[in-house]
Amino acid sequence: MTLNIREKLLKEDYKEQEDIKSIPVIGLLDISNDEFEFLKENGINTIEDMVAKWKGAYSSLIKKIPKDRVNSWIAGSKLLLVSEKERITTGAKIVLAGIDNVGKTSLSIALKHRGALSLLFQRLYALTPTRGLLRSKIEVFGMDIHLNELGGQLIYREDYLQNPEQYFLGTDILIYIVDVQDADRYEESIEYLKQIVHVTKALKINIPWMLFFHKSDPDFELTAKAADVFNSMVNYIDENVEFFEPASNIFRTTVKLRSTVLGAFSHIFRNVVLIKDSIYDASKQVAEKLNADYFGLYDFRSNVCFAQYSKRDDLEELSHNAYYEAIETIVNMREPFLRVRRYTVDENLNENFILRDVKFGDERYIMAMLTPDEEIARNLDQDSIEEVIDEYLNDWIEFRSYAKFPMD
Ligand SMILES: Nc1nc2c(ncn2[C@@H]2O[C@H](COP(=O)(O)OP(=O)(O)OP(=O)(O)O)[C@@H](O)[C@H]2O)c(=O)[nH]1
Ligand SMILES: [Mg+2]
Repeated sequence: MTLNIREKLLKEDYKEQEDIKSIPVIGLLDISNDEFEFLKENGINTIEDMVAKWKGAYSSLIKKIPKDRVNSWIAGSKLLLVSEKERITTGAKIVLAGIDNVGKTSLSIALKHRGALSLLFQRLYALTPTRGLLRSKIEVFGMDIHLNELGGQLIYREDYLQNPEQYFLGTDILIYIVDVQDADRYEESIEYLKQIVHVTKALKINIPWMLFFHKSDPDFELTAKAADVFNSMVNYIDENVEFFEPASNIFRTTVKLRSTVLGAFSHIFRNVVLIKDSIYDASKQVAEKLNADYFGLYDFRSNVCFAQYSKRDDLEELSHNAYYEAIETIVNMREPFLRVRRYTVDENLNENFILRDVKFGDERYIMAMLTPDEEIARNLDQDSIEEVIDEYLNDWIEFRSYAKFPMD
């Protein structure tokens, strides 16, 4: 759901104005003449002023105007400026497809599970086939991500292919999942993939595809034959789907190494979700401030890591693993972990892993970081973490209230 921010936030007369920065704030949909006069008295004339000068004027503004409204104006103005450079979305529909038993339901359970690993495997072991469409919603950074899982048994597949508009219209991303261990069904998997390509093409649905080679367990060895089959699958998608980059849209996943699941979904969500470049830059600044080689902010409920900076690629997987391992040992997640936790990740690696829950507004997040700096690791307290995140990231977290601003 890409948004036309101008359409959503501006009064009719201002929608066409070239330079967003210089639009007077009265151009915002719900600002009245009196309010505009009051804003001007406080030094705020244009959209740009709203973004640059609101801090100085805030205490005076909220004496006369409800805080919620002022916040939404600031947020709306920021969004307008950002929309010059970035694509803005308020949510996404993600479809998970693949033949039965490839592990679609398992993936979404493994992503969200907290608590002991043995419990996760018990849950997965007891799974029964999904009957038709299964919807679930996760909220990431204030954005609703709708996961639509298409139960893969043959009887249901027929329905999706015969009535594709019911299942595929409005989709932002399609994740196609293959079971790498089931060689007997590779052909069937390819056939179904081709059918989905056909029906989505016929509907002119041009969406990014992601390919999961699932059940790539640590002990699984790819045969030469399997490698050939997978190559032809990749080539087929590459040739027939416009938005598919083999280099960045293929993931090897397994529930046995949950960092692969977390890594894949977080990567995908960060790419569909609001203002990703700005969030990356802000994460980088937080990392630098904390002298961290890795910084990640995880959504408390979905575990998705939506703000992340990693100095080296290998630190990302390491941190996702450490994150899962750590939250498994925290029994009661309803209570905040009232202290900074330190873990040893790898004896040979000169890094301290630190986990800490943080709260912004009503939402809870979990911060993870890696730092080689003993000093920092020993002395870092929760206040200083919150301060830094507050300074760089909170503006973006606050977009949640924005994102809800007049947009339905
Ligand atoms: N070895 C291994 N088994 C897995 C993995 N992921 C899931 N499984 C198993 O695969 C089986 C099928 O998983 P489901 O998640 O129910 O498959 P599904 O794709 O949802 O199947 P339908 O709902 O019928 O479309 C279960 O027994 C899981 O335990 C994995 O990464 N490795
Ligand atoms: Mg299922």
